[in-house]
Amino acid sequence: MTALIELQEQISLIKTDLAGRLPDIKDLDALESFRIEFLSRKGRIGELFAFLGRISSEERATAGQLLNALKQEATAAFDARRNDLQQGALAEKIEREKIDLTLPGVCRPLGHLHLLTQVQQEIESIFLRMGFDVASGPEIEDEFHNFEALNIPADHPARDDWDTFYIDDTMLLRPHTSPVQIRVMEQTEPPVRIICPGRCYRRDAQDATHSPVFHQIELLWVEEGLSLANLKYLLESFIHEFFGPGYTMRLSGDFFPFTEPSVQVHMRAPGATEWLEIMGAGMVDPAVLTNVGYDPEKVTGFAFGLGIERMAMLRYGIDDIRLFFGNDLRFITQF
Ligand code: FA5
Repeated sequence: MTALIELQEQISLIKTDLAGRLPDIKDLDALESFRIEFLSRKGRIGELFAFLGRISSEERATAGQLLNALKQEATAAFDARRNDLQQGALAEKIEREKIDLTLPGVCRPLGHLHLLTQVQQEIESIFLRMGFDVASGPEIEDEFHNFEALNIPADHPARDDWDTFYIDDTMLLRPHTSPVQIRVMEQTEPPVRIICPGRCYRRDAQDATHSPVFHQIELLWVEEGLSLANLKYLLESFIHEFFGPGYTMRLSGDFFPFTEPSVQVHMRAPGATEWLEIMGAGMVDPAVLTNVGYDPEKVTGFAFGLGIERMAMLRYGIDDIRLFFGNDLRFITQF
């Protein structure tokens, strides 16, 4: 057998092998190994070029043509298969990721501000319009700002009034927002006109009107010439604006170590017989003004601390404070 005939047989074997195995190749990695087996320099087709050395010079041109044709044919077959595999993978991906635009969308309900936040913001906006600034202070407070500076010395029985959560010997969770009064006055010269909304903590037993965590808004106004009459007028304007007509306010005498005189403010909803205490208030005690370096002979002031939960309860007819913290959507979504 001449070398040319042998070469033709080899070529035909390779073609059969290629045609038989190529359709079974299912992924691009396998195809690449297969291509290397046939088409790399040392691959099965590459090796056939060695025949050229053994073939007579008359037949060498024919042999060369046959080999080049085989190489082209094989390359074209690999390219075609690669193309098929890539198209197939793409089609499969498209099929897998197909979105049915006719399906109804997934509806994510939008939340809204909690009723307590709404009420707090509304009260803030009323006082901002009256010319007050909003101040804030720490929820973890020291005894000095929470008690001493507010005229409540260590052995004062009033400290029992605030059954307080202590963090350690000197730090505590503030039971009221009044320490913010001190923090603001320490840093500001009169006149001072601020409100301070914030969270408070007390060891109060939980019931329909008490929660161990609740919210207050503190108000403080210090200036020359303020009297209890100004406080009463401010309260009436605020109550009227917040509740609208029909609500009744009642002031009664009370005691706070940091105000003198002190009052308790109760409110009654239209048609109701029960009064609900909403805030404590009073004229800032001269001792407190002196503690922060103010001259009580020159300036006077008044302050109050109101419970935000109680305001919301009165306005919306909510009879249990625990509803605010239960996170029951049937309650929350009503507001
Ligand atoms: C005080 O906390 C004083 N710091 C208020 C004050 C400020 C007086 C400035 C004078 C000058 P009292 O303990 O009364 O006072 O609380 C004020 C309001 O906070 C109450 O009227 C009530 O509305 C609310 N409150 C108090 N404790 C609770 C509680 N456990 N749960 C819900 N609300 C409460």
